[in-house]
Amino acid sequence: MSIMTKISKGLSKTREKMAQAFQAVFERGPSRDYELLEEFLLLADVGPGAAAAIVARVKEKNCPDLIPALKEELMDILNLDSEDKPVKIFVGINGSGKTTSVGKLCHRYVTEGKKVFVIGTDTFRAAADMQLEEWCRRTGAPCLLGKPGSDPGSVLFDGLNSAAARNADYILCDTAGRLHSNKNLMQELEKIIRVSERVRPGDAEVLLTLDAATGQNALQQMETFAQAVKPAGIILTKLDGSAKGGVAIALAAKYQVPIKYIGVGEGSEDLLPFSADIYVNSLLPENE
Ligand SMILES: Nc1nc2c(ncn2[C@@H]2O[C@H](COP(=O)(O)OP(=O)(O)OP(=O)(O)O)[C@@H](O)[C@H]2O)c(=O)[nH]1
Ligand SMILES: [Mg+2]
Repeated sequence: MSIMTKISKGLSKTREKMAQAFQAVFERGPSRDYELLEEFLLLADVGPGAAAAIVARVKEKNCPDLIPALKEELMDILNLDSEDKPVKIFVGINGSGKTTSVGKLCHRYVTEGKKVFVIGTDTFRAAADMQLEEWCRRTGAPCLLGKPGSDPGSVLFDGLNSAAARNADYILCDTAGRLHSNKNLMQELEKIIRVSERVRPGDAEVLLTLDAATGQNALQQMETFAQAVKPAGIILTKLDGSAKGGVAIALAAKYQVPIKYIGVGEGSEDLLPFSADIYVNSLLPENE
């Protein structure tokens, strides 16, 4: 299956919702109802700020064809520069898809012939080890998993050194799930990032995993994680089960943080590099 088909399939629920919206807008004929368009962007979880701004700009353009104008707007918002760093630290609230995304990305890199090293710093949850270990076993990637109850910062320190000794191209670090409202756990995360900066200055990027199904709550999570650890990228998971894929637009518009990967299923091949072009064309119809 091509990437385009996979993304399109993963976005089918969001697209259905959008399609209903557009049908309603276009049924009105030539007298375009921009207010209605805004309302429907809101329904697709694009968020109030972004929806209003998008509609204002589309209106300003006053193009005969609404769809290309709208696509251009969405593309402008979603097309953000993104850097690729060797150390990737996955953070996010409980169950957002961190461990699974580490496993899938590990699979992707290994398939591309890259040397990967995995570090498990979730020393909090008993089953965390087993889950990550299973992904590493499947992909054949070496890993260092922290013992239950041990200090995540020390595990990262040891892991980064082991990875360097093995000349790893990519080091994927899983962290324990934490609620953005839990101050102590957010401080623990800040410490993890400090350790990584000390061992590999400038080499790490924080990737925030967000479950697409949480819709607008993803913005709240982004807000709090951004205060503590400044994510360089977003991994938007579980798009396959959600009609709230429009939240990608809300996130990019508000924080200008690139979406790097999207999760469209639970299998090892179900993490896809984000492409603004494919995303927008999967969401919107070709023409009116
Ligand atoms: N359908 C679907 N399920 C996913 C996706 N990503 C993750 N999941 C599932 O979501 C559940 C939670 O994923 P985990 O990777 O364990 O989440 P986590 O963030 O590591 O969770 P904690 O370590 O408990 O904080 C698992 O059942 C995954 O299989 C996705 O893109 N699509
Ligand atoms: Mg986990």
